[in-house]
Amino acid sequence: MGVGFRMFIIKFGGSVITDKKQKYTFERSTILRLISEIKEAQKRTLVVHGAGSFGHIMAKEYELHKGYKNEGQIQAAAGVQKDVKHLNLMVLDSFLEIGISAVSLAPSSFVINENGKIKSMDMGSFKRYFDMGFTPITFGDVVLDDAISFSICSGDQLMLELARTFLPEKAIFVADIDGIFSSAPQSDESPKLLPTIDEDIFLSIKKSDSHVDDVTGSIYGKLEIMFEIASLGLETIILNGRVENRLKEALQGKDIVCTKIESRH
Ligand code: IP8
Repeated sequence: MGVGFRMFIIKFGGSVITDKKQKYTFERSTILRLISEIKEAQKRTLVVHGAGSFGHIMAKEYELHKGYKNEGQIQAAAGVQKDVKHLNLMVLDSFLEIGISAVSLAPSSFVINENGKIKSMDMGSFKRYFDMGFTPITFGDVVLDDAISFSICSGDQLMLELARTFLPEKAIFVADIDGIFSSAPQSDESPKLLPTIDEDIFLSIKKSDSHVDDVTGSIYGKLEIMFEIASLGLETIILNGRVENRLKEALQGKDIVCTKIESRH
């Protein structure tokens, strides 16, 4: 692999770096703080970010996750690709401003999907840039799809592929909540944060909630991917990026408020 030591892979969820309900709202101060925490922790990372309001709103409107159905989608797909690149450029700028030499790798040029799942992904550039000391950054995108012409490549799927290749010390999902709750925080008066979640607990929560939020699935779809990462024997956590120092302390190996994903496989 060429990577001499283990690094961390981090996903900044779209709900942390944008306001998901309002188009094109970049949470600049939050991302700058999170990047400063990476810098202070002095750890090497590979970073993925979600699309938030730069991708999901239009992707949902034009059903881009379902692949090619009509010509009107072509302009929408081009528009979403442009919008997520725009978001990525702002994330990249933030890294450079904090003093981390990030390079951006757009999935539209190195990922091929099949029925909305990654079929192939060229890891060569990630390895080479990382080995030279850069911090590669990638993001949820619209990509070519061998079965349905084009589809969405989610940041979570990118995390899984990166985890398989780089076997990081930890896979960290930075969200806007403390972790996974015993029931959805909005619908329960006293939801409890689960310090750990295994497949059994996951299935019981999933059964009692049918909420689906965006084109890449509900939190449950994301959790399934997290379980896949955990099943590689990798520490996988979801933490609240809106709370100062949680990310830094997770990188430093401290005990923090979060949910740890535990797979028995
Ligand atoms: O925000 C979705 O990626 P995610 C990408 O990581 C698009 O689920 C283009 C909606």
